[in-house]
Amino acid sequence: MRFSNFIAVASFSSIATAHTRIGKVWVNAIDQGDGAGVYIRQPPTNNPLLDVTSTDMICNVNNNPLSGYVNAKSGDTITLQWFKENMDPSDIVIDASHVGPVTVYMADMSLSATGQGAIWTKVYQDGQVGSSWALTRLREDPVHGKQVFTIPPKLKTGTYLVRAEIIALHEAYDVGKAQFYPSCSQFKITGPSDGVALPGGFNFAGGYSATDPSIHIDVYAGVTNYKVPGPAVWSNAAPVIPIGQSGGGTNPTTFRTSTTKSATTVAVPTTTGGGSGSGCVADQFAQCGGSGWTGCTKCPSGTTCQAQNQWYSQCLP
Ligand SMILES: [Cu+2]
Repeated sequence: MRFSNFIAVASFSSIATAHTRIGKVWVNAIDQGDGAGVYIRQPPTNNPLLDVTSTDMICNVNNNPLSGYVNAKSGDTITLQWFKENMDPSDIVIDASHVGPVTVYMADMSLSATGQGAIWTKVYQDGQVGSSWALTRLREDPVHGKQVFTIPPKLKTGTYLVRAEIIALHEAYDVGKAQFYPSCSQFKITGPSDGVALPGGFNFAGGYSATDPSIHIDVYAGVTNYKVPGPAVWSNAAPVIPIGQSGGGTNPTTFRTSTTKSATTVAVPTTTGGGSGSGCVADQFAQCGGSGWTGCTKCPSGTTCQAQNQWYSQCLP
């Protein structure tokens, strides 16, 4: 049984470019525009890292400080767009063979602008809910690559690196074959006057071990309640909401995005989240209706709510 799985997987491993990276950010559902080379230290390709001892693990292979920042406040809801080829609704985000955890770490840039040292704090993690992998839920509709987390509500004012990471475990039955997809974005965060610093403590240069049972793992053996590698989530982080579940003041309805920059696509944020959103305005390309839909049903000016099928209507120009 395991042997046949192994063959099937091995034959797919030649899909060389079915990988992923992050291209843009929303703050409280407001589009911050394309971030590559602006506020995201985006690697030149969507290829994974394999060597956990490499300093590239810190912020991937293009870890160079940028002049741009995402401006946000402590407690804001942040959405990160993962994509495979381009940020188009037809993009597959990542190949469906890829399963594993999804995390967010943060580091204070005043300690190291390139994230060197034991300065990283985990603020979000999602491994599995039962047997459902975080990465599968991130890839599938309606999430479609939009990773949501909350800036720790008590975090002090400062400049920060936000390091989101996917670990794809589909070939991790061999040591050294887990695929790491770290992505660093630069944030300027305004916090409360009594804000607290990140505790730090984790160093991505050598922090992971290739033989960690969460990194060297056979995911075809029926894994449930997977333990995400790395440190525990910070006690001052916002409560973790698993990918695909609503609540917590997030706006998970903005799962489609435009390929064009059109910086004027300023959405009206829905600050209270799903459930009572019939009067609110959805983001451009976001869901605005469909069978069972309880989120926002109005569309921003210049777009109309157009039914794509029984279950899904979308704000389209
Ligand atoms: Cu891949």
